[in-house]
Order: sequence, then C-alpha cells, then structure tokens
Amino acid sequence: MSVREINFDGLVGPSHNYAGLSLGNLASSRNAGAVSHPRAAALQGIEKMRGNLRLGLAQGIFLPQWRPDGAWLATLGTDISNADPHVRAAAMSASSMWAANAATVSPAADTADGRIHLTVANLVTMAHRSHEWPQTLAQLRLAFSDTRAFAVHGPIPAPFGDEGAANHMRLSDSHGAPGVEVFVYGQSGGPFPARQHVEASKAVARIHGLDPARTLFVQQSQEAIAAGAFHNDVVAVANERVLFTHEQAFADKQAFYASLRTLLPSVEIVEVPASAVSLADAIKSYLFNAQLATLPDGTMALILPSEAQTVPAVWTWLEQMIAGNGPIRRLIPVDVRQSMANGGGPACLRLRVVADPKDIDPRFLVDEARLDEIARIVSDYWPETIAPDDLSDTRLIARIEQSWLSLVDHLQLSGDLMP
Ligand code: SUG
Repeated sequence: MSVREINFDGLVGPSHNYAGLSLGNLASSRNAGAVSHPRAAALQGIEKMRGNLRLGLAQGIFLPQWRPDGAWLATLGTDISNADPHVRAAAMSASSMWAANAATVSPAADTADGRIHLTVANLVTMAHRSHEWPQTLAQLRLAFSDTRAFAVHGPIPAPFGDEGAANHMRLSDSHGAPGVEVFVYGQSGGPFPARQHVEASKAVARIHGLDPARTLFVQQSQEAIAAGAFHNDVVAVANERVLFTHEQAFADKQAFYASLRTLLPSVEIVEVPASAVSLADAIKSYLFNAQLATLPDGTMALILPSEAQTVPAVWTWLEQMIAGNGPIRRLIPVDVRQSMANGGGPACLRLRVVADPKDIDPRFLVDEARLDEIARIVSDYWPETIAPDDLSDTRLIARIEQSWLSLVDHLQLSGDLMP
C-alpha cells in the first residue's frame, strides 16, 4: 500500500460572486458588491492544480454544488424568485470551493480502527455556508466509499460550530507515520464570531478515535480573530514535522509549543515575529494560507498566493527565510486572485487526505488531461462575470444550472449527484 498526501481542490463554481456574506472575513466585506469573474476564477484554480501536478504532487477535485440551493430555500418556505436578497445570495454562494472547510480528516495512522476518518463540517456560523454539508457529504461518501479504508461521518450537531480542516493541523515525522493532531478553536467575545467551537473539535477527535495523549486542543488568540483570521489556516500551517506560524496565532503559544516538542521531538517551529510581519500584513498577504508541501525530493515548498509578493515586509521576510537554512526551501506564488478577493487562498481551496490513491473513486482524481477537459467545460459554460444584481436574473440562474449539469455529466457523476 502506498500512502501519500492528496490535495482535493474545490473547483470554483459558476455562481462565484462577491456578496459580502462573511462577517470577520475582511476581504469578503471589502469586496462586497464587486463584479466577479467565475470563469477566470475556476481557470485560476485549475492552473493551481496543474502546478501541483507538475511538482509531482497527487491531486484530487471536489465539484461545485448545485446552485441555487432550492432544497435549502424550500426548508425556509421560499424559492429563488421570492427569497429576500440576502437569503437569495446565500442560496447562490459558490463557497464550497473552499475545500479546507469541507471536512476534518484523520489519517489511518492516528485512528483506533486504522481507517481514515472524515467528518463533514457543519459550517453553522455563516448562513451561506450552513447548507453546504449535505452536498459535501454526498461527494465524500462517493469519493471515499471504500469502507475498508474510510469512515465518513455526518456533521457535528448545531450549535457547535465546526469549520473542518481549516482549524486542524497534523504534525508527524512523515505523512504515513502516527501524528499529533492539533485542533484550534476560537472563543467568542471579540468583534467577530469565533467559528470553530471547542465542543465540536473534541467531538470530532472522539468520533475519529484519536489517542487523547496525542491530540491537542489549542485556543486561537483573540487578537488574530479580531485582525481578520476567521480560520486558523490564515495564521498558521503545518506539514510533517514543520509548523509555520505567526507569533500571535495562539492564545498561549508557550504551552502549545512545549506540548508539541514533547510529543514530537523532531518538530521544527518556524515562527514569523510580529516585529517583522504584523498580523494585519499577514492577513492582507495570506502568506500562511499556503500549501506547505513535501516535494518528491523530500524538501518542502510553500505554495502561496501571489499577493504575498506585493506586501514588502512579507516578501522580504520570506526571502530571508529561504536564504537561511530552514526546512522550507522554495516559494511558489500562485494566482488565485478571484478566490482571494473573497478571503480564500491556496490552502483554503484544498482538503488534504493522506491515503492510498487506489482506494479513492477515480472520478475524484485528476491528471493534466482531465484538467484540460474540465477547463474546456469551464471555458464553454461558466459565466464571464456576475454583478450582485444579476443574482435574481433567471437567465443567469439557468446558465449556472446548465454549467453544473454539463460538468457532472462529463465526469459521469450525474447519476450520483443530481439534486
Ligand atoms: O468562509 N469566504 C469564505 C472563505 C473561506 C476561506 N477558507 C479557509 N480559510 N480555509 C468564508 O469566509 C465569502 C463569500 C461571500 O462573501 O460572497 C466567503 O464565504
């Protein structure tokens, strides 16, 4: 069995738009009302996946969800023609593209029954994301249907907010070795909602059968949430034995680092000091919302948003880091600007699964030829632009539905995923 890390990227859906729906996500608020470019957004995401393949990484894909979500609107006693504008926008959101919020994943080496466990995130804090989980769960149950290898769990019940892998890190000597799983949660009281609740994190750890002695629950700092770090993956990222983090990411970093060093003596903590990069610059540049990946030659690369190059303090610090002798050896900027304008960087767009690719439904794995086909469908069908007022336009809605049908039909998933 050959276990490796596979990144599943969420393909940007044809309804991608800027409705300003996420309080506490500064980019989403700043760009509210702007004209979006769904076709360019999806093509940017496809190029990112292509880049990963060319680096020798394994790549999977999750499909956009059916929008508008008529089933959800029906539970609210309405439909797309009659819904209030903010409810209509929530029903149209393409937010499932941020696959880091699809689920929390525990690799087989960490779980009591030796299977890979996935719990779909309930995303209850934000209305527009709270209705993602049923369609996400349907895809997880298809992609990871082999119950000898995988256990896929339903959502943690409300009111305990769970935002999935965006608040979960795993450190280990190698992907296949037993790891330390770190669940980062927020505490309410600041200007913005804390979207990950500790009760949800603890429930996920129990359901996955994790060893309590190798599981940490770490509080995110209030300052980080107040500065716009609505998920931990905006201020920290881990890969194998490396933790790359902002100095102010955690409420009690000394206690966290000490536990980590005890549980994983080989850990390397690369901390960016606030004196070099402020929290504000970290959030503007999203330098931590990067894929920290182990390349086939064993070195690590940081696949980060191109915005990081435009914030001088950030780029200067990163260049110094690369010039030194640390574990991160390469910087690879990628253009995901359409997603970034809604607060989603390279790390938000992907869910990491450590598994044997042979155990996964091949319809959810991609190579370059398959990406070419998907790019062709996107170019043929995805709307070029969406302005906020377009969300009530029946022609746009018909086009979004047609785009989705063409894609799932081409990928031979229509029988399984039709709403
Ligand atoms: O949940 N933005 C997403 C961005 C998610 C980023 N994911 C991670 N950090 N892992 C969110 O806030 C904006 C949608 C809008 O305003 O139209 C949005 O949902």
